[in-house]
Amino acid sequence: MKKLALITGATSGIGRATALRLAEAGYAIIATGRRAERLASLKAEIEAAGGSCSTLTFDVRSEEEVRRHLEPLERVDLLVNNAGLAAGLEHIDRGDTRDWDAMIDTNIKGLLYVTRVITPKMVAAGTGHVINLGSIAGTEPYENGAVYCATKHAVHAISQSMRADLLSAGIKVTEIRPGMVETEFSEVRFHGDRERAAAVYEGVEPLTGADIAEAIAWVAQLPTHMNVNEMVLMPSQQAGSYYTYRKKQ
Ligand code: NDP
Ligand code: 8X3
Repeated sequence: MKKLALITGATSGIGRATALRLAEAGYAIIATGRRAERLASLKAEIEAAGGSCSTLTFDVRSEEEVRRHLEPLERVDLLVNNAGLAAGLEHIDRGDTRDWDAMIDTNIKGLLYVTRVITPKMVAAGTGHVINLGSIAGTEPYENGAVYCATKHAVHAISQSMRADLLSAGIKVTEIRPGMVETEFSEVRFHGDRERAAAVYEGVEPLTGADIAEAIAWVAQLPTHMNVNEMVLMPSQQAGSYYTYRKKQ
């Protein structure tokens, strides 16, 4: 029987790449996100390559939607809590509280709602693995990023507590903490301003969604007795939130 991997935020970037990579590794994929047409094209791509994929379209910010879509699942072997966003890049006195709500509701509360439904199934099965997408922002707060960094600090804390909570049930918890990955992340952060988003990666060869997916696939397929608690990944031109070496174009 194929192992089942549930991936939130599989319509783009790291989540989409992870769905493709795990399908290639033999997992049956349950891909989720809000954009149904993107999920349909991911499903078609996985199935064309001989894999198996089902899709669930919902917003992780709604506890009711999360419960309605995920409670019926009988089994989940691997949960990748990936759905998330940064909205805005602004000093605290000028931040938009709607952006703050979106980040807190998605990155913290959404991750918790999904986890609350899926982990009891893992506990009942006596096995499972939860992989949370944190960030270097989860330990290195930076100027203009108070709320995004706070949400990723929360993911960092939640991941550590979850690991302890689920230890005796035989469930692994891993936090993947990337630096700069070129996805739709910056375009979303800048509310669709593509020029500003492109400038983030100027003079740098950033990581790709596929790079992170490779790490996730490796972590997910380790022997039962071995867990990666956390993994920090950056482009080789980055050394932290404040240290990026940009080559002159
Ligand atoms: P993308 O913007 O490319 O992808 C984000 C995904 O999250 C999309 O599939 C989107 O799907 C989903 N999503 C966002 N909001 C919701 C919601 N309310 N309900 C359901 N799904 C939602 O960004 P990345 O792939 O880069 O981001 C993935 C994760 O990686 C995030 O948690 C991010 O914080 C983290 N990360 C990213 C880094 C980077 O530099 N790119 C670095 C470190 C961490 P849809 O819009 O269809 O709902
Ligand atoms: C995304 C990376 O540096 O923009 O989590 O916070 S950063």
